[in-house]
Amino acid sequence: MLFTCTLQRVASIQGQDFRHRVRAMNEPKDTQKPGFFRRILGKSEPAATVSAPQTDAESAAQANWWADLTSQSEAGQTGTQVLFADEIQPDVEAKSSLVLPDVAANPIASQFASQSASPAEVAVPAPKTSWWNRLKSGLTRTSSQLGRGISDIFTKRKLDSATLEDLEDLLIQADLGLPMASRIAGVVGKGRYDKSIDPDTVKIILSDEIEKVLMPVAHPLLLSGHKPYVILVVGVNGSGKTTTIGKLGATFTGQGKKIVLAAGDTFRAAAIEQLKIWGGRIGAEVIAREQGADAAGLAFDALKAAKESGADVLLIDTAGRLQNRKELMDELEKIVRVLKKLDPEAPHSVLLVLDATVGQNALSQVEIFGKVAGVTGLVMTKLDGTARGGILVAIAERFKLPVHFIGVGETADDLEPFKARDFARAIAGLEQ
Ligand SMILES: Nc1nc2c(ncn2[C@@H]2O[C@H](COP(=O)(O)OP(=O)(O)OP(=O)(O)O)[C@@H](O)[C@H]2O)c(=O)[nH]1
Ligand SMILES: [Mg+2]
Repeated sequence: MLFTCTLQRVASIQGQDFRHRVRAMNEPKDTQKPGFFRRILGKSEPAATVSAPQTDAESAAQANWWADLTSQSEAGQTGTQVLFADEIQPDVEAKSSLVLPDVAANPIASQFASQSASPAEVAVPAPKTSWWNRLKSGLTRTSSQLGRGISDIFTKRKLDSATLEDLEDLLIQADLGLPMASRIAGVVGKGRYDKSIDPDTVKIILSDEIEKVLMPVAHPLLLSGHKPYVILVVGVNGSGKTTTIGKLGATFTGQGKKIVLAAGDTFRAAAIEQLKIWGGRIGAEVIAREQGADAAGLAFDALKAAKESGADVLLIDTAGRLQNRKELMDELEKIVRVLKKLDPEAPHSVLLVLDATVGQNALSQVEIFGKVAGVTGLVMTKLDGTARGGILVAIAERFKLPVHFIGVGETADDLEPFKARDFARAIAGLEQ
């Protein structure tokens, strides 16, 4: 436990000089002392990259998968299947082995499941609770841990280097990253040494500083200038790619757009089925091939079909891949290359779906997927499943990539365009 925590801190420790500088500006020299993690790690500990562990079985499965893909691709295997919305029989009960949200509990999903509507007929009903309430409750784990920590640190205590040290540690634990944690501690401490500070004031400072970092990256995804607008969705295994495609598709069909989904995760039969079910729910065509088919070839066929059918948006699902598996990352490059044969500007967006629960590993995912797949924007999912939602702030600060959407649950209405102020206030436990 301590070891895991320490690794996370090591991964966070970049710009230690900065941390020193901020503190030096705010306190007398003789009060400076090394923080807990500095004390156990030593002063010049290098930053570490923490990679998601991969079992031998996973490695073998991925290697086999790649071998299968290559041989089928070389053999010129074809057989693309185009499924139109009214041909897809959503049978959620029969697919209970698939990882899908509870349709009965979701008004949008159940509406889609009970009808085979054309995109124009599908209207997205108003969600039961407001987005702000869902965002706030989704981020509860992060905000309550921060809120409790801030109260513990600042209630009935005067501000000194020890309280600021504790605040920094708390913010690092929420995965905000060391530069951000140091900066917030610096702002809190400025001019307040030996005075008491109300925990709510600390939360307001926290929210304001987070908002400053997030504001420049909060960009809506504009589906303009291309028809179809091609969105390639990438990410590691299980980050929420297929679910996000379903949610995005629901949003776009709700706006009256014609959507085509491409089942580019040809690795698992269940993944193809999962996308077909989403297609049935949202009234979208699904372009699919048999399991093990060449993903780049499938993407090519899907773009061709989307063009021919006059679709507004093509959403391409891909198999999850660990960012340190070169051969799998090469396959993503191939998909991009092949799409450009039909539209030199495609894909028009490459969305990296990040699972907030993986913490610091998300930083390495952004770095490597960014280089290989030319990521243009981010979607962060599962913010409801972690107390370390601050990772989004650390990513924004380091990469400055647009954040388009965030997900706080498994149902179609649990995804929304990213808004800096709302996120900052929710994470700090403040009202809108
Ligand atoms: N709590 C929560 N669960 C989510 C969210 N987004 C997705 N999930 C769940 O995460 C699990 C994995 O989602 P998928 O969409 O299958 O992930 P994927 O990236 O397509 O997975 P692979 O295709 O295996 O790489 C499913 O159980 C989803 O319902 C979210 O925002 N919050
Ligand atoms: Mg998937």
